[in-house]
Amino acid sequence: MTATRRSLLIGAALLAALPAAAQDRRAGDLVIERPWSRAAGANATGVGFLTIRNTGAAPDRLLSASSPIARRVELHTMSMDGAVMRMRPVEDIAVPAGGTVQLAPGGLHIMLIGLTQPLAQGGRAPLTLRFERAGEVQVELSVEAAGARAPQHAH
Ligand SMILES: [Cu+2]
Repeated sequence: MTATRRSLLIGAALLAALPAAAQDRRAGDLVIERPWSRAAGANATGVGFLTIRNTGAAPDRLLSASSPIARRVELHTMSMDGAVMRMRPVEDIAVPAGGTVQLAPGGLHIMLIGLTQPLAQGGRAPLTLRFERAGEVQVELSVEAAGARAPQHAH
């Protein structure tokens, strides 16, 4: 292997090894951690998961979200209705002072309705979150496999 090729490989390895923290986004008292999504086709419905950590002394609320690649974005929750898992829109998502809220499979999530382009595994999808106190926060969802239960880097 040539030295050039070796350094290219090392460079690629370093890029791949960038910590998940590189995608974390701080906005005021909030830290948005590990935003991720699942692969989905155009016109399908995509999903967004992330963790919101409030390091401040005042509560905040996620009011809405939007994305240039979805016709509409909704905040959803999932709950058992008898033996059936159902999801429904929620008005907002409270983030208590000093608290952490997880948007994760089986619970709260962000729904990207009417994707205008496919979400390809390994790609990124832009998402804007609107908080009552922290204001607008831009994040990028890292797109995992279609059936992923958790982001790969969390394994
Ligand atoms: Cu949903």
